[in-house]
Amino acid sequence: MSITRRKFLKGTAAGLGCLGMSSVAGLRYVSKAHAEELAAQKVKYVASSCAICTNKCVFRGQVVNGVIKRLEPQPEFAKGRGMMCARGNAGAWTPYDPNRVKYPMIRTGKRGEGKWKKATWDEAYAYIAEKTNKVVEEEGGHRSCIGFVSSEGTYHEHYWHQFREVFGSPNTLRHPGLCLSSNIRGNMSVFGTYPTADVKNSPYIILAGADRAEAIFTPDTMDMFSDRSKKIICLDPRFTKTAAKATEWYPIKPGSDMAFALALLHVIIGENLYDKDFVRDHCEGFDQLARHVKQYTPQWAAAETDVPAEAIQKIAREFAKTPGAVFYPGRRSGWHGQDVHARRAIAMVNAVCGSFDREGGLIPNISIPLKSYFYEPAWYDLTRPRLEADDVTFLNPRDGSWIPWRERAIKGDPYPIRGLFIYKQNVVDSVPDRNMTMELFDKMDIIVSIDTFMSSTAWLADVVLPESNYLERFDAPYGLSGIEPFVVIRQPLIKPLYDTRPGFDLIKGLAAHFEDEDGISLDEYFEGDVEQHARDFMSDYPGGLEMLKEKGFFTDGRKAEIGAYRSGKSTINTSTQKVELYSADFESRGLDPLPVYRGCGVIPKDRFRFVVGRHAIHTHSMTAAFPDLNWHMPENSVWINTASAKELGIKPGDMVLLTNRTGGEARIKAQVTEAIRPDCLYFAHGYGSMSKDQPLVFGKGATQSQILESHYESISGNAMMHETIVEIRKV
Ligand SMILES: Nc1nc2c(c(=O)[nH]1)N[C@H]1C(S)=C(S)[C@@H](COP(=O)(O)OP(=O)(O)OC[C@H]3O[C@@H](n4cnc5c(=O)[nH]c(N)nc54)[C@H](O)[C@@H]3O)O[C@H]1N2
Ligand SMILES: Nc1nc2c(c(=O)[nH]1)N[C@H]1C(S)=C(S)[C@@H](COP(=O)(O)OP(=O)(O)OC[C@H]3O[C@@H](n4cnc5c(=O)[nH]c(N)nc54)[C@H](O)[C@@H]3O)O[C@H]1N2
Ligand code: SF4
Ligand SMILES: [Mo]
Repeated sequence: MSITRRKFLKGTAAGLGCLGMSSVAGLRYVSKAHAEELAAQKVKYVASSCAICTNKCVFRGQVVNGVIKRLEPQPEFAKGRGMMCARGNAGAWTPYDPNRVKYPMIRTGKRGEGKWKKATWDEAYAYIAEKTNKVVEEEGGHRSCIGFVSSEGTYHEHYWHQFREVFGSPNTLRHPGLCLSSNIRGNMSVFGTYPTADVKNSPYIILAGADRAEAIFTPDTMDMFSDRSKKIICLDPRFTKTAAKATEWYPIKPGSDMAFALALLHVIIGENLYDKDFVRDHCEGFDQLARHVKQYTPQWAAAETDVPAEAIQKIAREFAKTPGAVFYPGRRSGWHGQDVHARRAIAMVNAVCGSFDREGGLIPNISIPLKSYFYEPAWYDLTRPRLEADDVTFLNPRDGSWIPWRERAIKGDPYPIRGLFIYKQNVVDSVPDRNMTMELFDKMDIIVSIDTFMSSTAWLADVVLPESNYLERFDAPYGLSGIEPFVVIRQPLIKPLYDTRPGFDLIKGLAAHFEDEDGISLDEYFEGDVEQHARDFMSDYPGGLEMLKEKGFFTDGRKAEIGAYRSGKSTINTSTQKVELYSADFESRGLDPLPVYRGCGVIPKDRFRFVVGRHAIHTHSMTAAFPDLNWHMPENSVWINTASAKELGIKPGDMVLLTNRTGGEARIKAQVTEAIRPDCLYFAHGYGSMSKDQPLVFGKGATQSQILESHYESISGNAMMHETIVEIRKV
């Protein structure tokens, strides 16, 4: 029966997709004389893509006598605008970091004690399988008791999902639920898509908390600041690098951006400045919106936001009258409680001014479609729905929602979670409320972390499986959608230095130690190898794989066609096929059909709102321990406004204690500055690691997850990173 089932499925499912691979690109970009000199030194250049943040910039890696020397930006890769940032450059050194995870490790002491046994791959896999199978057996065969966690970036994540699916657990958590899922949901509800701002061609950009000078997005960061004629309006409670470069900066009261956007709509509609043709032809629900925003005057918004009413009026008029002006949709890890509606209000400012599908405005992304990666599903009789399915209106079943999921997992409601398999995510530092994550970990019978470094999460795992470094791996072609889409690839610059495995091999090896309900070994579901997948993925583009290997990227020259939606050539992907200012879909689900502002909460006098934000030289929790970057900032410190610090008797460099409302604490030094509102506190991410194998950041400063409280937005399920209220005192 089992075999028949699989055969049956095999007959119906499509084949695998993709990938390709590589080796070394030619010496195409150097002079002949230099090339000869380099040849004598056994120099080679390998085209590949960066893995130090989400942007995937393409580079040519210079390898001299088998050692990586530098990663040079690939000048032809338009998305990167010829740039490699400090983090990307620092990546060249990562394979040689003495603190890498060099071989599989099994914990021997208590969790977090740091006692490990070096293991062979088979020992590590067998250990995981034995523990996991025991737990599954105790749960009556239910595989849903294992949670699968992952983040994007390696181009192997789809194999991880394949493993989870054939393993048979619905419990998956991905990074969008800690990042942009509320932003996606808000924009989807209005435009049917999450569009990209045409920054390059926009003369006027409103940025609400999108710190593009530090939170780097390619090409937006370069396009925004390379042309000084652009007018940039920056709303941020901190005087960020973006604020410094902006034309105007308003230290907005955190959580009130929606009030600002609604007041812009009030002025734009009230003063008849909106784009009547676009509204008539392409928008649904304008009359309801117009009635709705009458209440949101600039005077009202000024009291809510601390942005002066005259400034709101002025910005509204300038915005509506400047062709190509855009209210940047941003990214920003979940904002505040009303995040989806705030994003909707911002989207609507663009919509009523016709800043959609026009030069400078919001442009729906396009992609270069690759052949999909299909695999046969396994078949399970014993199934259960994922834990938090009924908590969140628009739960993305693949991404999940960390905060309610963790709460239920801790309670075992409605069934126990007993194991966590974690791929490329540092959940101990990346999920708000580390105490709760510790509570979850304490309940686990088995925790597996697949990482390249001994992150806080790996440090607290039972088994650590080391993935090969991105400069040692071949990673299948990966599509980057955008106004100008690309496909990128990774190719090894050097052979793996230690006993590590690339994602596919690592995951397939793990799968070989498990069986499905029918007794079929799970590795049988993984067909081919990454090189074959590469070829499959690119099979629609003759010469495409060759271009990837030579240049590190592929494009067939396509760009989003501006005006395609206005002309009717493309259809807006909402139920009315219009830009939806009024959402009947939201209404039918019991949600506000229009963005109704419900306040942003009052910060008690002696308390502060804690806000997060990027640092240009760090990526999340993962780079603060890179020596080349750490020397710029060996320790983080909490920003506190000069006046607030004076009131509390806090001086620069004083050790302070932050406490939140749920028992979270962080000890950290104070940085007294004018660059933050008096009612907010901030410190950079990535320090205060729990891992002694990250000596540069172990016990240095604090990590944000210690102090962030558990909050989530219930329409999208996104974690809210700016809803934490803290006290601060000198210790
Ligand atoms: N260097 C670097 N670049 C990165 C990353 C990285 O780790 N390092 N990560 C990438 C990723 S995954 C993401 S999601 C993006 C995030 O990029 P952004 O969306 O730009 O996010 P942040 O830097 O977190 O910016 C949050 C900003 O919002 C401000 N803020 C806080 N509360 C409010 C508020 O209520 N209103 C307003 N208007 N502002 C507020 C904060 O002070 C902070 O400056 O960055 C990407 N780029
Ligand atoms: N406190 C706090 N939490 C946040 C945020 C915040 O600003 N503050 N921002 C949120 C946002 S927007 C995002 S996108 C998420 C990001 O959160 P995460 O996805 O957890 O990202 P990182 O913190 O960069 O951790 C990535 C982990 O992957 C490991 N790694 C790096 N390269 C590889 C590889 O090739 N293979 C494997 N297997 N592992 C690798 C790193 O060593 C590190 O442990 O965090 C969210 N959580
Ligand atoms: S922005 Fe920097 S870290 Fe991110 S991919 Fe590009 S070079 Fe790498
Ligand atoms: Mo993110």
